[in-house]
Amino acid sequence: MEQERLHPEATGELSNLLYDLCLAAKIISRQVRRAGLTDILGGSGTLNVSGDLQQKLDMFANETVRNAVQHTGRVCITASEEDEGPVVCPREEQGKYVLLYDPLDGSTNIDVNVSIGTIFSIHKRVTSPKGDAGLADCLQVGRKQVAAGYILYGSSTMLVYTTGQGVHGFTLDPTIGEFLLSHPDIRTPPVGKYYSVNESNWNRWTPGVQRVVAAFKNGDGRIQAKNARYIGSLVADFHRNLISGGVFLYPGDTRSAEGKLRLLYEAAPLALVVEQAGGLATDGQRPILDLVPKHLHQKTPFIVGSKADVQFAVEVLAAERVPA
Ligand code: AFP
Repeated sequence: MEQERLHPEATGELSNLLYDLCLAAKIISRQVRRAGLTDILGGSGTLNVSGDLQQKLDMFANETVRNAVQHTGRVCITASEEDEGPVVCPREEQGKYVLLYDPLDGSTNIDVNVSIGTIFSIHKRVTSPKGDAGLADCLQVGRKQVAAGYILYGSSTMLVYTTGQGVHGFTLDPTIGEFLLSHPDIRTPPVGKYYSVNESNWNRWTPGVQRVVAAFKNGDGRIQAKNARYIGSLVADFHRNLISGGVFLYPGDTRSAEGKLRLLYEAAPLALVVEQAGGLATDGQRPILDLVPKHLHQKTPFIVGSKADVQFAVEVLAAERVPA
């Protein structure tokens, strides 16, 4: 609301949309906290479009987010990592915003009580309001996001978001059911102390990626050796590195040239957050925020975190590409 006042033209709809997402986050958070007590743990037995086993909580979170925004008149279309195609809001209720989200990222960690998260990305509608919203509204370049962020269901539940004016973190106080501003204006350290990567993929990486990871691990004159931290839950890995400084990598490999992470639901929103906090995000060559999506579930190599570390990775990978 404070930031809304900086924009006299603002109608308050974006603030209200963020508030809708807070409501969804509280409901999901409650369910995640009770996950070990209820029948909700474990796989549902069905696969999502990317071939991952869908978890029951995934589907619950997917519907909770959609239900929280679909009939408000603020959103025209939603697209989720868990759905095959976009879901258009009822014609008479289509508003001016587009919501892309990963309802429960890191969901294979649910059964073992490890932090998971919801990631969201908000764009303005680009199709004419005279017709139905469509795919063109979802396939927008990351730089055009008007807001992005995540909710981390960790030792506490946190909302971290940006509307392009810095990054702010709010912690859910469960006794009053409200998110309270706990981390105003988050700045990520320029050099990280952690590197986060699934090193079991080492033999599938290009020599360039191996060189980057080896340098983070052992130091190489230009950068100091870092400590390793990898949870396997993107929001949790990202959040730790954002606060403490670090670099997260999910590069392409021989199994998947584009890596594992999705551009629209994971990489682009976290790229906006990290850039607003003073860090960088790249696919190894181009800033993530400049990538033009071609399809909804597109994947991208992802290197994100402290500025000096991401720049270092980009330089090493560029040198690797120069023909001998
Ligand atoms: P799940 O949702 O299947 O647990 O995948 C989580 C994730 O998309 C992301 O949160 C992690 O950073 C990444 O995958 C971990 O992938 P690896 O298991 O290949 O390291």
